[in-house]
Amino acid sequence: KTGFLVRKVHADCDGKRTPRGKRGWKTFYAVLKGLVLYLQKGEYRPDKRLSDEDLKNAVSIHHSLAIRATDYHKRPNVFYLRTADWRVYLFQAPNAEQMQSWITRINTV
Ligand code: I3P
Repeated sequence: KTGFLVRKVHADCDGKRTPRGKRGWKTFYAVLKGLVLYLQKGEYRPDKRLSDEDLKNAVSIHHSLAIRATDYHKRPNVFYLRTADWRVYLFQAPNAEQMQSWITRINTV
């Protein structure tokens, strides 16, 4: 599955609150491949190589949980992603259908 997602980093490893200055929303082209959610910056091309930064932004979704962010009201179509090492991301999808599709795909790998 692929598509644009806007990401906010809420908690780093072990659930530690991500410090101010690193909590802003950023747009990525997301590619879910196996157990990894790749987040690419900039223009998307299928043949584009992942930069070092892209690799740093990749999220392991092994033993992760995606859930609709019903308590977050500042933006629509937002879901949480909690990883096995207790990072927490918020992702905003372009619409409700895409949001549900990402949640389902992440939770059923
Ligand atoms: C963050 C940025 C986020 C905001 C976050 C800020 O600042 O303004 O948009 O989250 O608030 O800390 P920075 O880019 O300097 O990290 P919201 O959009 O959800 O308000 P927060 O610290 O209350 O999460």
